Amino acid sequence: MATTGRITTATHCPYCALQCGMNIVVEDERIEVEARPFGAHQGGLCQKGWTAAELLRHPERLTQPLLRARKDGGLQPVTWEDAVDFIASRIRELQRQYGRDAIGVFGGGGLTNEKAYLLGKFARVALKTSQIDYNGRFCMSSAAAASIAAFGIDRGLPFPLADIAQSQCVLLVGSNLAETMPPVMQYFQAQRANGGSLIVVDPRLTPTAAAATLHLQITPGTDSALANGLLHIAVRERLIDAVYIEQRTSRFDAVKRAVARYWPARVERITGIPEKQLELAARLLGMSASAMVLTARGPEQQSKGVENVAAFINLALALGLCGKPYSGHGCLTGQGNGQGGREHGQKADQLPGYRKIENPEHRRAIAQIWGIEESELPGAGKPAYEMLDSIGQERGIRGLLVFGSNPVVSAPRAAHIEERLRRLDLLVVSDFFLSETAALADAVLPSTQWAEEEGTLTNLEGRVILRRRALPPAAGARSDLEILAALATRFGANFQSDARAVFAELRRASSGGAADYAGITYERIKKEQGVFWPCPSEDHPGMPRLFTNRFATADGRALFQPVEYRHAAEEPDAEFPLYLTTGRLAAHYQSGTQTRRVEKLKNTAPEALVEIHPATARSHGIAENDEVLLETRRGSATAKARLTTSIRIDTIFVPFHFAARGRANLLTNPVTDPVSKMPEFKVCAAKISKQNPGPERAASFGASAA
Ligand SMILES: Nc1nc2c(c(=O)[nH]1)N[C@H]1C(S)=C(S)[C@@H](COP(=O)(O)OP(=O)(O)OC[C@H]3O[C@@H](n4cnc5c(=O)[nH]c(N)nc54)[C@H](O)[C@@H]3O)O[C@H]1N2
Ligand SMILES: Nc1nc2c(c(=O)[nH]1)N[C@H]1C(S)=C(S)[C@@H](COP(=O)(O)OP(=O)(O)OC[C@H]3O[C@@H](n4cnc5c(=O)[nH]c(N)nc54)[C@H](O)[C@@H]3O)O[C@H]1N2
Ligand code: SF4
Ligand SMILES: [Mo]
Repeated sequence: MATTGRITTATHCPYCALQCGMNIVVEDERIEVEARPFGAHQGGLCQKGWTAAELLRHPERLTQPLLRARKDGGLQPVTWEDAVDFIASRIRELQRQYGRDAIGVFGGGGLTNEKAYLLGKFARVALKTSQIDYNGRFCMSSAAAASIAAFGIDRGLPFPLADIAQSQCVLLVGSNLAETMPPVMQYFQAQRANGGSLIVVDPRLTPTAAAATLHLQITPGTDSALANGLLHIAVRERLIDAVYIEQRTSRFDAVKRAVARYWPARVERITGIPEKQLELAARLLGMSASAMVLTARGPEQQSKGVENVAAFINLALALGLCGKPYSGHGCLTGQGNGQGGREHGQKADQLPGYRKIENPEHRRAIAQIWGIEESELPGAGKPAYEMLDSIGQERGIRGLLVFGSNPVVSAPRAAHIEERLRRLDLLVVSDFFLSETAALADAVLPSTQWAEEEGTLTNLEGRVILRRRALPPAAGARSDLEILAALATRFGANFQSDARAVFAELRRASSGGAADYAGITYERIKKEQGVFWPCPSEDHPGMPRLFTNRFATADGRALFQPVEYRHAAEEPDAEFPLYLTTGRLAAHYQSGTQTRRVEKLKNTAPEALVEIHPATARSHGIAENDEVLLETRRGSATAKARLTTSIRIDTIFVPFHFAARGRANLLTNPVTDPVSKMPEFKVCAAKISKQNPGPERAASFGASAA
């Protein structure tokens, strides 16, 4: 790399939705990371952010396109020209033979706004397929559906994160921020110092729960019963805000009737949370001058994720919180561009600007921007799991292009999905490493990494930020925008490949939509520490806080959604007696393609583990560090026992970051929420046993004994 002197570029972390400010410092061959204060964020990174730059020049980085000419052959390096030709001709063949919908596109919430926008346009305009969806379906779709139903809009947090510090009480449901977004804890520390209280709902005593005033150690899958129970107490103790309910909401009566049956003793039976704690939580929330209810993947990744979120929104609305200072309801978005990634059209049912693909007016607006007839625009495709599961089925997809996801590790019932992917006539993966999914591909396209390209992302607050290019791309790699533009040409479509030009088009396409970016420019973002959408014009300040006067519904009122608690799709029984829940470790990111390649992170968390309560472990004859066989109705996996009293006796926890036999998703239940199509990653029934050493290990034990 030919750089002279020391060049510092202000940018952001490549990983989660917090999008911490970061400086990349390039000096000769060295690339270093500095924490950079941004917005209200004092500056500070987690271990993943600190080590992110190590991957930029990692030896396993892909630098040449790879093709597998025969299904039983290996991947061979080829030129970009040959790779693009091969992919285009295979797609054409499959579409000719099986129809346009034979090709699917799978995106990711880590992609920039520009990439997410262009990917949606690529599917619909270049490939003319309806089959596009993305990994946000596994992440934020329940939160999105519940928020839209209640508030008419889905912006994860309708207020800046820094408001947490001023809030008198925060109810944090199924979120382990101390490990998933560690720098956020600065706001909770400030909140504590200001006399505020924090209530954490989690089946585990996580580091986040340990920092709380009150920990409600809930039985997995019972969140809606908890929310209804808290509202029941609030009604009984007259903690609800009758004036607010009257002036700003509709349909409270239906919810009031529904929660009447959730008296504390019954809720204690369902959730395992003692009545006294339920009452304390309701009073802390209801008697505080300001309060927030925040949900994350715990309640959302369930086959009733939408109902769970709706039930917590009901609670926040009944207490009169939404739109009030330092108060409200929010969902904590997860991926780097989890928010923007669900606004600009990589979701099956969606068009840019958070428009609906089934709405004729929305279709006309976008068709006009794209220079096509409305009738040429495909309709809604299948949601993520259904699309992947359709492979090899009648009218299922035959070819798949993946940008920014690793479903072999991250999709539920992973062995089944892996088997499906192997059956594809064409699998194309764009990635900078040979992920477990890329390893199955017929064509692998080496893409540039975050610090080598420019683009905007929308963080969990709805703040649009700009990642800047800090160094030249690794030799041989191309940006996803260039890849999409090159492929589009082969289908007679002419796409921009420069991020700024794509953003200019995205601004026009989003104009008038719910997520309106029309007034946002790269220059403004730099000057103003990001701009909050909606921002309809360049002289509009953007909106850090929503709902202060009205909700985004037709009549401006928020809509209560009555919810009845129902069981998880699969509850423990005699054969599979334990709850299995899954989630994250501080050291790894998602499917681990990136963080499993960082030495320091790998050493911190080298392999799959399972958290088990010591009493449960003892009754199964399992000791610390034993190899444990985990089994569910989907299959089996293995992990090292980690004994801890921080987990419920009836529950085990497995992080989903590991590959091969350590995949948590070999176990998970792919049943989805009927509305959001979000899989039930957080609850299923499992059994455990001490893994007997395999023949090889038994032999080596024998040898060492001899
Ligand atoms: N270190 C790290 N940070 C990340 C990520 C990562 O992979 N690694 N990923 C990013 C992304 S994409 C996301 S979506 C976020 C996710 O961030 P979080 O939502 O904080 O992460 P999870 O660990 O999936 O789940 C949170 C908690 O839900 C609890 N839980 C399990 N079952 C239930 C239940 O039935 N009810 C309730 N109330 N809680 C339950 C789990 O014990 C867990 O502690 O993190 C982001 N940040
Ligand atoms: N059991 C269980 N499973 C889960 C979850 C859980 O809690 N439990 N959580 C779910 C959630 S919330 C999420 S978000 C998903 C995430 O799971 P995945 O969708 O698999 O997400 P990542 O691991 O981030 O995959 C991103 C892949 O794309 C590559 N990549 C990153 N950025 C780019 C880019 O800009 N361009 C290209 N071309 N490639 C890029 C990375 O190297 C990596 O291989 O997992 C879901 N799966
Ligand atoms: S908290 Fe998220 S954005 Fe911040 S450094 Fe860690 S991974 Fe990066
Ligand atoms: Mo996520």
